[in-house]
Amino acid sequence: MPVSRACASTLVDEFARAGLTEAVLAPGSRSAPLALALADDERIRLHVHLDERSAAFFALGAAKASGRPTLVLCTSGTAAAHFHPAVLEADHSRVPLIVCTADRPAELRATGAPQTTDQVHLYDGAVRFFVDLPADGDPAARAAWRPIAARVWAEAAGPPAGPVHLNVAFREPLVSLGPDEAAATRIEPGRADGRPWVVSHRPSAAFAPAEAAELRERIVAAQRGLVVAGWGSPAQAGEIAALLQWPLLADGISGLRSSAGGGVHRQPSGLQVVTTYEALLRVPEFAGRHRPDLVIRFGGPLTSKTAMTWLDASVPQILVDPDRAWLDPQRAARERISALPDLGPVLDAGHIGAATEWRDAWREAEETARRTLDAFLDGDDEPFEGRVARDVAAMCATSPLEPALVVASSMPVRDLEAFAGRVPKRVFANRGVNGIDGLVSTVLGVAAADGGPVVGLLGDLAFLHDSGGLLGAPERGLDAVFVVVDNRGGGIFSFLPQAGLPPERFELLFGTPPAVDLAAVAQAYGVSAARVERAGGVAPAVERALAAKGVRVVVVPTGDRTSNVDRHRQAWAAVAEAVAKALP
Ligand SMILES: Cc1ncc(C[n+]2csc(CCOP(=O)(O)OP(=O)(O)O)c2C)c(N)n1
Ligand SMILES: [Mg+2]
Repeated sequence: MPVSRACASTLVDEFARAGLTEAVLAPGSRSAPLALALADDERIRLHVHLDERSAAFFALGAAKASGRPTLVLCTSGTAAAHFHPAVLEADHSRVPLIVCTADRPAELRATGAPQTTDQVHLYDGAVRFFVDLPADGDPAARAAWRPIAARVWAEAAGPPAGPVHLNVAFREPLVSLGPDEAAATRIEPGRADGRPWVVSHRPSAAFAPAEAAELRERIVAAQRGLVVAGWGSPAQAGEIAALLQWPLLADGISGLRSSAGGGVHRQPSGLQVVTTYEALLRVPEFAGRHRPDLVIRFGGPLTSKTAMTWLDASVPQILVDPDRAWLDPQRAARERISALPDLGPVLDAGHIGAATEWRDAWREAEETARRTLDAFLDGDDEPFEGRVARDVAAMCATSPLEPALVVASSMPVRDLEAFAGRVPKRVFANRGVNGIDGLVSTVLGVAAADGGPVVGLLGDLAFLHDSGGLLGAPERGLDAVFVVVDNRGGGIFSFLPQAGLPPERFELLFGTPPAVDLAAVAQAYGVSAARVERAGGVAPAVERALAAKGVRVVVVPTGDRTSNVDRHRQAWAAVAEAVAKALP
């Protein structure tokens, strides 16, 4: 019996016991034992992708959406290197991935054997844990299979969650056919009660009472407190803002903007979500007069450079991250805490009072800016990228189909932050390393794990970068609508100093307009695509595409990139004018 298959089936059984439901395979020969074991396990859905880069991003999306480890498997050689971008993203954004690469056994390494390279520690420091596992039949080796699988699962699940690399060396025969096959799958027995070999409990971080009291004191003393929530914020950030009655600056991808209503963002709970800080903080008068005296920050930094520059090291800031990450590119934090603060007693301490004026100032500013931005966006039916982001997000937030939203780096994530009022609760972005790669696959992976529909908001280059992710998409039984903002190239670069270069150089090196018809690209993969020319038509087109089910593309040509910059500036100017009038 091939020991390879026994090893593979044992590992897969152990992962399934731990809770694995989604696995992604990029086919090859060396990985065959694991591929067969995954395919045979009814507890696991197996998604097959040709391209390892897409496969890994699909797994990343599935793991993001489910919050549970997802396994991605490939064969040996260059295949394993294609996983690397998604491994980096999973590391930085703390996504649980079991990255499984098949390898040659020791005697074939460094010999010029085909499809063989050094895969040991291939992803270096990007993974939480690495195992080089020879699929040997020795009894001591076999006894390690389940504990190793349990360890791999636990290290991926965290905290902090992240990628784990399991390199398994399989010796031939890799596949046995015929009557032999049943005998081949005699796996190492697991725990009799069906539980995982090792159940790993999450540690619970807690404050020492003295530290907690000190922290509360500082919070109570603050007159102008703010809560700031970036990507990866825990839901409790909203509860804490509501409890303290501090304004909450919520990035579009924080998952906390969902509590914002249309127009007035004051919730009955007292939660006051600020969605317009990008525009507001561009007004020097406003930014100067509204400096906080204490900020509690959750998750990653805000996408907005304006806001993060404003929150410089002179503003006292407390960084809260239960995963013990240290996400502070401005190096502005004065305190860092690794547990969610229990602020219940703050109210008993007779807090708030003096903060009313502060709260009201932010509420009024938010109302003014929101009204102004909305009027600006609604005043023009030319598709403007800010409006596309606002309308797509609002449609997702209000649709009875409750789609999740995945937003690409570059301008989509920025436009969502700057212009969107309502955003669905389930919003995802690859902001660990900000790549524009793997986005099509990330969207499909989210759809696979969620089961429900997903809307992706992508730039044209991000869409093209991973257009190969559409291979086989119509047959996957997923519902996903890609809204592609087509400004024919990298729109973001027109906001940067290189925009001042002579146009030819700029276009050659930065703008890079792709000479391709995006709808035709989609259609080549059997994915139907529609073009929407009017701003008011975008949300209805996406809604129709969602209702029609399956995988669909909606291309929105947004005109030239320079006018896009102008439209952004006009929006900021409109808010500046309105705020100037409203400031006392
Ligand atoms: C993998 C990767 N390669 C390159 C970049 C650099 N980059 C940032 S934005 C951008 C252009 C993106 O264009 P598009 O997706 O059309 O979005 P737009 O800027 O037009 O909104 C590029 C190439 C990156 N972030 N990630
Ligand atoms: Mg573009």
